[in-house]
Amino acid sequence: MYRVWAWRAVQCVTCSWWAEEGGEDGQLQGCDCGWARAWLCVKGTSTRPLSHSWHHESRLELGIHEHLPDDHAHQPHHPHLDYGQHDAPFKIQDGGLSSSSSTSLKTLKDEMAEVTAEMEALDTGEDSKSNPKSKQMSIGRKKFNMDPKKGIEYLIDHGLLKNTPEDIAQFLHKGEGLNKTAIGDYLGERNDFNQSVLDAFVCLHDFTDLILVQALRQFLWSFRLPGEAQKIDRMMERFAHRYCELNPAIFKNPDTCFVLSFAIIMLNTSLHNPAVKDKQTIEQFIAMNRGIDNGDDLPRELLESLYESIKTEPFKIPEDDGNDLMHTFFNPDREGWLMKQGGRYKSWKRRWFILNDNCLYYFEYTTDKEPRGIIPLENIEVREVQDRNKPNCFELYATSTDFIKACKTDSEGKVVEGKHTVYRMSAATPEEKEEWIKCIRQSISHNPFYDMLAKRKKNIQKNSSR
Ligand code: 4IP
Repeated sequence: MYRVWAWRAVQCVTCSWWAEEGGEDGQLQGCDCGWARAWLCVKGTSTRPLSHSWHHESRLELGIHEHLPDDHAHQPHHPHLDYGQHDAPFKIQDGGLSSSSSTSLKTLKDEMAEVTAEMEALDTGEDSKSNPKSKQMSIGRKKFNMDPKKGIEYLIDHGLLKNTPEDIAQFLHKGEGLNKTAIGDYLGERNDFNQSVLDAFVCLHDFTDLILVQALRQFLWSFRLPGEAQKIDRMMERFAHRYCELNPAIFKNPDTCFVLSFAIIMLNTSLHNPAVKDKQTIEQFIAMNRGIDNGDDLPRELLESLYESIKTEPFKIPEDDGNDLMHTFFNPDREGWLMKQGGRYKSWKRRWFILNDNCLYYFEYTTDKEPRGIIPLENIEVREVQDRNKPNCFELYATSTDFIKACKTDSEGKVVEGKHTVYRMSAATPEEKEEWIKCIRQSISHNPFYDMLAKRKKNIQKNSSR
């Protein structure tokens, strides 16, 4: 739906006639040349006379809204101009530029990128006529930020970038005027060319003699990690190789570097995310990384220095909204009350369940710090079942063993193995049952982070047994 924009000042671009104050309906009196071929609509509250430069700026900002009299059929059609009715020449859609129905959103976005770039060029005093390259570079950057692939194409087409991974990597590494999310998206693309750019990009980082945290700080500041696990996996793998290449004496294998890098990222979340109540201690951090160097422990001093570095200074993540990893690791996939049946004794207990990180935890109270039980969602399945005594039941069952691998706290507070062949649960409603089944199923079969780290840990084990 179009609405007529309230205008404050308007100018005919043919005769320079201008008028202040419009109205909600945008009615205009005629201009001096009597024809009013084109109107310039100026948004805002200023009533200063329209000087030439203001005219120009405003044109860039708002576009020209043509008012076509009877002979409008003879006017060339410009897709970005709004051909309005005589009595309502200023049609703007939802406060933005209107377009003919054939104009795609994409074209508008491109147009906006160009216009913004032009405006920036004006602001910085760059003369686009005498310096077309700098204008094109600016347009290319804007385009890149909106659509990285298109931006790169534009820069190549205009001779500002060579179509080589090295040249593009340089451009991204320099990063001037580029949005770090867009850089991350481009580097994360799966195709061979983008992967070569990623390789070249990583090679532009010099991590020589940096401790791992410093290297990670540098790397993770140069772009924003995308949210998708496979992309993160690829990028962190390249990082680990580069780090080990430049610092060959520290780890026995790049997978050690990879696993430790993740442990550091998680430590950062644990120590600095206010939502995480139990902060990882140094001993926990050390214990967590036991045996990761081809079966050997890393030097305690190394782990201590990494811990201290993160504790004193959290990672700076580009754009401040870079909380993907925090969400991935610490936001539960699902939580809520369920009734759970005992293992040997089939009594039903109401427990608070949290599904997270491929594990199902249950607590007596929502505020408990320690779970009563933990069920890793490995080699198990979930199915719907009927129970004579409880409604909306489902159960976890093992696919390759008799008992489900799990642990729980016994009545004396000791951690013992669970004794369940199945874990049967009852939800309050059929919908909740469905949701739990769905979420548990997803957690069992698709936790890319789990697979990713498991693969690396397996490599380490393989190497250590050689
Ligand atoms: C208990 O029954 C509870 O149901 C326990 O649940 C359950 O342990 C016990 O299973 C079961 O015997 P009583 O309280 O009537 O003795 P919770 O720990 O949630 O209190 P699980 O393993 O389900 O946690 P077994 O297998 O220990 O008998």
